[in-house]
Amino acid sequence: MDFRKVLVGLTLAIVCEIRWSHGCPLVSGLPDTNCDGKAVVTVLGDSLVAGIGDSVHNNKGGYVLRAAKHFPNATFHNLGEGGATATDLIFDLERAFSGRGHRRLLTAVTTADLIIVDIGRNDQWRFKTPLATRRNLTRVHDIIQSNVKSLTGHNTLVVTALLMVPKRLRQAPWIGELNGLLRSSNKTSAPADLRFDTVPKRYLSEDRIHPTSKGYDKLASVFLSYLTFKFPSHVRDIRLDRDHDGLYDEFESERYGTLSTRADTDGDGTRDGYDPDPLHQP
Ligand SMILES: [Ca+2]
Ligand SMILES: [Ca+2]
Ligand SMILES: [Ca+2]
Repeated sequence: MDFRKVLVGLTLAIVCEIRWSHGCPLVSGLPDTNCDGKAVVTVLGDSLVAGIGDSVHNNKGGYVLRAAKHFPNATFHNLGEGGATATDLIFDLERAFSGRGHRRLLTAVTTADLIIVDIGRNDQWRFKTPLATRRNLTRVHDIIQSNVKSLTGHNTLVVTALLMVPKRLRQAPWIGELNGLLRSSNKTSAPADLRFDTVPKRYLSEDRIHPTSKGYDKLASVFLSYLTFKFPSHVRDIRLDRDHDGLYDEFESERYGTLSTRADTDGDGTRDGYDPDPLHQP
């Protein structure tokens, strides 16, 4: 057996899989999950999303701003709100989807290619149990999924973040328990694998809950890694391109009139996703 040929073949197979696995061209290096030619990432959460404690950005940057700088042609919506709980987010989402205000929230979730939910730590002060908060986070996921599906016709990708653990006496074990529940509920259709809980407590400020600027650097590093590796991987799970022609299955017949089971629908030698007129031969 010629191992060099086997190695070249395997490498080509891997490269082709990466090249053809996305149904729409990447935008600014990020998957365009809804195929609208834009990359939009929306982060919903509380003061750690807003960037409280981030002295170098006047408490308004945090990990979202830091990550966004790496994707200049993408849009990042930071919808972090100090003190917000999972219950508050449910309330805001229900109002937004029923047309009772929160227009920015509505736009941010209906246009997003990826939605991150990083919230729950404030629930401890409202005497919620970790299990009740985990249920509310599941509800957040379901409300977004069902409403975006009914408004756009397509499933979206909603990821629940595991929370950075504070140093506070009662809150730390409470969040540890919540993170454990979130980890055990992680699944393909509802990922809970964005691991902000891996950032060490030494990066917390004196208030023992908000990160320092260096702490936000660390959170941004976790987020960047997620955007680069896990996000594309999850998109491959929810957006099949079975004929590897560069168009997602669910957009083929509906949006382009092409077949999701034939890479070159008009038989002119050019794959549908790269054919300027995929239904007619030149
Ligand atoms: Ca998009
Ligand atoms: Ca396809
Ligand atoms: Ca063709």
